[in-house]
Order: sequence, then structure tokens, then C-alpha cells
Amino acid sequence: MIRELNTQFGIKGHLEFVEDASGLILAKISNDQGSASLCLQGAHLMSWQPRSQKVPVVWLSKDAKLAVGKSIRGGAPVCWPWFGAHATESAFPGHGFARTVPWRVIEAGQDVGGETRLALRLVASDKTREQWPHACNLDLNVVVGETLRMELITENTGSSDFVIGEALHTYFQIGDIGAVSVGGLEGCAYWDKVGGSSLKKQEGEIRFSGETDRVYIDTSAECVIRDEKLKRRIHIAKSGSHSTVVWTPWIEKANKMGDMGQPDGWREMLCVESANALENQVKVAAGNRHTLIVEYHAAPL
Ligand code: TA6
Repeated sequence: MIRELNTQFGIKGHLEFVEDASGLILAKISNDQGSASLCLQGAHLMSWQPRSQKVPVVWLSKDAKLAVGKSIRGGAPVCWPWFGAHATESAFPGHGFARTVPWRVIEAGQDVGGETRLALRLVASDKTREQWPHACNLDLNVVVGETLRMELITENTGSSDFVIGEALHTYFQIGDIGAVSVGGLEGCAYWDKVGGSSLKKQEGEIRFSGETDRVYIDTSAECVIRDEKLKRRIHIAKSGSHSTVVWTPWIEKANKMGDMGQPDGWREMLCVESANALENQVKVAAGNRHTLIVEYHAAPL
């Protein structure tokens, strides 16, 4: 499998497929603009570091475990075809199945600007069809450079419409959760999921002093993480997404989760997720497609 992948899609000096000890296949990407790693299971981008940055921009837990059928803590998990708990089936996996099932490589190449491109498609199975019986394709296109671009494309190849919830649930690396703010969501309505679920309005920039789990709705705004410790900004631009989720577990939930990297790995991550969730779920008409795009770049503060 590895040899065939490298023969068909490998790019000398830029893209190599390797097998992890867990048996999962990883794509290792490197060019003069940046480097990244991606697990084929879940099309899960695990890390990304532009050459301009001394510290990765996408965070991966030191305790991240790679295992068949299990989600990986960190990176940019693909949440699809629902976000959060399934509406009716509590036995179905939170955030959908896309991030824990096999995907296959469909294309790879070097763009003219020197970025490395990798396209993957979810491999449907009896298991996925049990949870999602609709005829469709789900692709993820990743372009790695000084900017990271990801395109999540849902194509309805069937004869009936369907509705999806989705997110690129990206974990960003920060200096310390007490030394960052998030701008771009001022004035937006959000569902505050901490201590129940209530609808509130964002006043000013977001700062963090405890568990924060918010689904901002009806917003296509670009967000910026301002990191006073690493002295950098992370720009999070998006299209085809009308929800933004902002999440830090804080100490109690992080310790319960057990894979956030002891003793306080959770202090060095912040999730800003480009999504379509809750009232922003998307109807994909028969024969149509829907694309959610994110573009990340880092700059000095
Ligand atoms: O996106 C925020 C959230 O929904 C939180 O409520 C928390 O559950 C987080 O996702 C992590 O979920 P996971 O299934 O990856 O452990």
C-alpha cells in the first residue's frame, strides 16, 4: 500500500507516505513554504508549520494517540455529516464518522507557487451507510504553503436532498490561553454550551478565564487569534461556513479527557472551528455540491 501510494502520488522532496506504528498511513508534506502531516484515516491534518513560524500553527497533543477507528486529539478533525451529538441516535459518534473512517488519496501535486496539494475522498462502507444512507462524495483538498487552505466538498450524487452539519474543528497552537484574544465575532449571537445552552451576544473581543464552548451563528467573518506570548496573529478566513465554534476545555474537562498532554497541554491550544452547525446546517440539493473553505496564515503581532 505504501509503495503503491508513493509510486502513484509521492512527490520527491515534498510528499511521502509512511506507515505509523499504529498501522495508520500518514502523508508527510514539506516544501520551502511550510510542512504538514496528515493521517489518511479521517483525512486528518495533524500539524502545519509555515517556514516563517518557529512554533507550529496547528496544535497536536503530546498525548495524541493514533489508533484505527479512533479520533486524534489535535490537528484539524473533519466533523461530518453532523456536528456535536447526533440529533436522534445517541449511539452514533459525536461530530460524525468522517474523522474515524478510511479516506483514499485521489490527487497530489505541486502548485506553481511551490505549495503542495493533496486531495482525499472518504471511503463509504456498510458502516457509514448505516449512519448516513445518502449517495454522496466527501472530498478534502489540502494546500500546504505559507498559508494553509482546506476545502471540504460535499457532493450530493443521489436523487433526494439532504442536510448536513460540519466543521473543520481546528486546534491552534498558542503561547498560553490566558494571553490570547479572538477578534472578528464582535456583536455575533452565540449558543453558550457551558452550563446548559443559552443564546447570548458577543460583546467585544473574546478572552478566556474558564471553560469556553460557544457556537457563533450566522457569521462568515474572518477571525484573528492575537497571541501576546508568541507575539503573533493567526488569521482564520473562511467561506461556505456560517458558524464559528470557539472552544477551550479548561483544566477540569482537560484532565477528564486525559489526552490533552499533561500537565497543562490544554493551555497551549485553542479551537476556532469553521462550521455549519445548529441553525446553520446546510441543505445540499440532489445533484448539487456544497464547499466549506478555510485559509489560515500567521503574521507578527
Ligand atoms: O467543538 C467543541 C466541542 O463540541 C466541545 O463540546 C468538545 O466536545 C470538543 O468539541 C471535543 O470533542 P471531541 O469529540 O473531539 O472530544
